[in-house]
Amino acid sequence: MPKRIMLGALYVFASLFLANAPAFAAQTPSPPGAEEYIIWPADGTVIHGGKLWVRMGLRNMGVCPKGVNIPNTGHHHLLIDTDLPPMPMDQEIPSDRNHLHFGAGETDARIELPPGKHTLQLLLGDYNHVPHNPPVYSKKITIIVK
Ligand SMILES: [Cu+2]
Repeated sequence: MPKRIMLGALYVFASLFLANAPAFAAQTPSPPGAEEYIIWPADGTVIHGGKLWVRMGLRNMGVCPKGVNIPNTGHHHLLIDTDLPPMPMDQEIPSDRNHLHFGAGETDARIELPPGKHTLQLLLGDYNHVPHNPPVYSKKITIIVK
C-alpha cells in the first residue's frame, strides 16, 4: 500500500511542522484585567535637575526577572521619547536609550533626562522581552525637565 505509507509520512511531517511552528509565532498570553501604569511621575510633572525616580505599577499580573517563564508574569520596559512598537508587537522590545529593560524585576528606577519635554510609557515584556498578547502597556505621559 504505497499510498498509505505516503500519507503516513506526510502526517508525521505535518505534525513535526505544527509542533515547531508555535515556538516562532506564539506570544505569551496576558490575563484579562492586566494593567501597567506609572505610579510616579504624574502626567505633566515638572522635574528640576533632570534626575528622577520612575515607579512602575502592574495590576493582575506579577513581575518576574527575564528568562523565567511563569504564566501571567513579565518585566517592565520604560519607553522614553518613543512610541509603542507596531502591532502585533510580536518582536523583542529593542534595547537602547529609548527602551530601558528592567530584567532583574525592578519596579522603580532612577533615570536622568536632559532639559525639555519628554514622554514616558511602560510596556511589559515576557521572559523573552516580547510583549504579551494582548500587549500590556501604560498610558503615555509627558514630563518637563528644567
Ligand atoms: Cu526586557
